[in-house]
Amino acid sequence: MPEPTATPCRSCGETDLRTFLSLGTTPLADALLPGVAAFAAEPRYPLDVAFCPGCSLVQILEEIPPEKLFVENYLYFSSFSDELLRHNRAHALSLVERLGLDESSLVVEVASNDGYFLKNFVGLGIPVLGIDPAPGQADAAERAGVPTLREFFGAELAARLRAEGRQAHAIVANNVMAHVPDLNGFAAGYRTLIADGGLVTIENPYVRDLIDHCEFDTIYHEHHCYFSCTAVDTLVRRHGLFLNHVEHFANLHGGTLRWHVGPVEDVSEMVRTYLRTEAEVGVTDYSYYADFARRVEQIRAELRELLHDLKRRGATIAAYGAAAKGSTMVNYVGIGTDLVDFVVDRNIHKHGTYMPGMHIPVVDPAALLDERPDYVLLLAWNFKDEIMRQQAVYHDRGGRFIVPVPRPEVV
Ligand code: DWN
Repeated sequence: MPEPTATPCRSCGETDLRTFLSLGTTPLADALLPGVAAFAAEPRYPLDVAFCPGCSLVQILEEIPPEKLFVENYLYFSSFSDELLRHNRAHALSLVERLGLDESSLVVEVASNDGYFLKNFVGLGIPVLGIDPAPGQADAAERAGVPTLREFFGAELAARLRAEGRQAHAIVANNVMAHVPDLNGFAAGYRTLIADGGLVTIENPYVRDLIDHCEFDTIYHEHHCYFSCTAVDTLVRRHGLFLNHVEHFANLHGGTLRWHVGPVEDVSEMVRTYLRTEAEVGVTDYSYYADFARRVEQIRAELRELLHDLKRRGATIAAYGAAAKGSTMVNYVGIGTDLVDFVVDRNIHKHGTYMPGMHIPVVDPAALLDERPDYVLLLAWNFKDEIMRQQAVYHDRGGRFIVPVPRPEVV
């Protein structure tokens, strides 16, 4: 059992956090570099992951100022995945139905990005408010008709909105609660802003999927926390909210849970089952995480050997997805331009940049048919089906994909 750390738990304040994985010192995963001149000054930070025995929250120990992560040169736009757009349109329509949303309602999204989600309500005449500090994304959202506050959400902003007489009938927080250092301020903000009878839905990757499928590359500095139902239940109850329902999306981002939270206690059997199962399988005990590092090192060894073997045999290799998870993958495994010639990505804002740390150039997906590499390492493996459908011509012409997790395989 490792020594306890001095860092207090972001949820319960426990100081006996137990580290179970160290990914070394890594660059910021979404900080794609604009050019070669930026390589030398690229900062790197420790990336260590720990378990809290007090509330079972898994979290990294380092804390990077959110402005560095999500404002300066933040290039992630949600609308470059058709699958993600479909998933969120379905969610929007289900909220309209379930909550009876209309022109007298208000839907607030925290980390509203480019309006990918809230635009579904705009089309229905339902008032919305986006909250996102990233300027490029907020500009795009406003072009889509989504009014956006260019701020970070938290207890202070929630109190200000409430004082202005604004209460939300629905608050949606997709892939953001894992990103905030002040977790309690965030949860308190939900409580302040949500109307009586309102619903908060929170989506984040599920820590069980991360551990069970060895999705270590979803660990990076943007993701301060990795949630279980146990950890979310403890967090929200501290702020007068209740975890009433949960949905699992096994194929979204490697396995995502959508937690349904509200100011009135109405806990479903599904939540009780999740809480019971997490205790049974050990999500609430350090031992469940103890062998994760060994499994991660095994993937690193297998993937390195596969790539070097292919290069020794004269193969050419590219990669798909200049994703944040891709940065963790290439930096932890040691995949540079000695192995991978370029990374393709549909996000036009990423073209002409270089991957953090390993400085692999990012180009348009058309390069796959122009250059016809023998293999393509799927750094955005979480969108494998969508990408392979999209790149069917490359595959039909003999191109092969390498899927790195849960175990490296060629498809
Ligand atoms: O939490 C986060 C997740 C949800 O999104 C953020 N902190 C940052 C980001 O993480 P990521 O970059 O690992 O997410 P994605 O969405 O898995 O990245 C996929 C990358 O692949 C994007 O750059 C877009 C690109 N892509 C593509 O080129 N062609 C995606 C699809 C679906 C495609 O068809």
